[in-house]
Amino acid sequence: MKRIITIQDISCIGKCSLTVALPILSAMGLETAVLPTAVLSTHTMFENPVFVDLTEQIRPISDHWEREGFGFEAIYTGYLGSARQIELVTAFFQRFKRENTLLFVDPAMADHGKLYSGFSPSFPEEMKKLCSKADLIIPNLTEASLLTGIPYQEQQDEAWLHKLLDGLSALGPRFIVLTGCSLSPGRIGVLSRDCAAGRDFSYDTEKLPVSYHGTGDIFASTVLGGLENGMNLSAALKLACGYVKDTVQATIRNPASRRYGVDFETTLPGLIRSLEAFRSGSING
Ligand code: PXL
Repeated sequence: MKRIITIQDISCIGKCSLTVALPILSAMGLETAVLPTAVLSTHTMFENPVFVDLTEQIRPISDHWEREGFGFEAIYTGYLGSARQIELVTAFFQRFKRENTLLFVDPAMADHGKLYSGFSPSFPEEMKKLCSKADLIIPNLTEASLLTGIPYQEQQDEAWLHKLLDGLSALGPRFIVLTGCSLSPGRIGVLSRDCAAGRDFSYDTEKLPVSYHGTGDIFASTVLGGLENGMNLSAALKLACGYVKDTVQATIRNPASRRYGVDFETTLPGLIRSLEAFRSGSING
């Protein structure tokens, strides 16, 4: 079985980061090792969460794993809380990257035009350094704007999205996946670039009239799960768009407040059926 390591915080309540990456990747048939960077009582959209920093545990944990000779097919990073954590994760990449290890970086730090609370304005500069080491980066539009210095705009257009893609390519990753792209009314999806092949790809689905927290982490985890199951990037992106759309639809049907995340558990069986269809050859990629 393939083993992935995911490095991000664990927010005890408020479905995001490790509490979605772990179940989704496990359900997709991948052993998912975790390196929690912090424990928070909730994610930071709630007020005053309890925060236990685990930064200084990253190196001793890595030392132990190196002594045991553990290896990983992919290293997946999400929300990281400080420049120091980025430095330690960069060292982790150097230590554990083998020829075929995929370095998958979700520069989770901002949304809706703003940095998440708790980050200093200099944080995106640090995140740029991590992105430059990655094989694949998966920012949303706010993160892409912070990483490139191209001003954020609410109103999207093709020229702006391509400028973002060009700016992100300059950081040096092999693949870029830009999420939250909406070029026609009522649609939302992704724009991706394979920088080595010089190929762009776009895909969208129906845009539902709601916005929920945590969908970016669900999307990134599903893309990685698809890739590690042998899908090419386009197929993995279609799979993730479909899963997030079905999940948002299922969440709308639930009348309870969803500030703490979407009902991704209810739609996991559908994700697994799509993966099985791919494995049996009825979905290409
Ligand atoms: O979903 C990204 C995320 C992860 N972890 C924590 C967060 C957020 C977004 O707000 O606060 C702690």
